[in-house]
Amino acid sequence: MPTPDLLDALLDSWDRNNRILVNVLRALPSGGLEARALPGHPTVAQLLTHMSHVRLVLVEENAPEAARPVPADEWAAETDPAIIARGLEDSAAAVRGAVRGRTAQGRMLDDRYDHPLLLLQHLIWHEGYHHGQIKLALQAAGTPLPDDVAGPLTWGVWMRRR
Ligand code: NI
Repeated sequence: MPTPDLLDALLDSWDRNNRILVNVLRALPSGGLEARALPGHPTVAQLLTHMSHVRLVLVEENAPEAARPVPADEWAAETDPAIIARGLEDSAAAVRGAVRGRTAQGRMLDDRYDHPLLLLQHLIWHEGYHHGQIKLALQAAGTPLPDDVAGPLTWGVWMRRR
């Protein structure tokens, strides 16, 4: 049965969103981190580090009690997938803590958004946008993630029942 606790369900959706990104990172073909959709566009590595960075900045500005250190470089061309994965996990936990804390306390965020949950919704939208760019970059580089590989790691995480 669906849980009546909407906060838990929303935080679960956030966890799934992050799991998808880490899944894609782990499934990248050789050289995938350096792929870009067009000359001058960010690489896959930079898109992933950017997403972590944006999360951490928004938490710092909006719920400093949940903040974690923000890396100096927003678009780091990190070459170690383990470091990128750790950044995603760490920043996802920061967002989770910020949104859970403020929602449970019935407190607005400090800087933006009409409700703490909008931080989650905004980030899921932002990250779906960049996820599409990652898929496009891999295609442009001639190393696409085939649908039969990507599907269960991405759409399936939303739709599959436990
Ligand atoms: Ni962005």
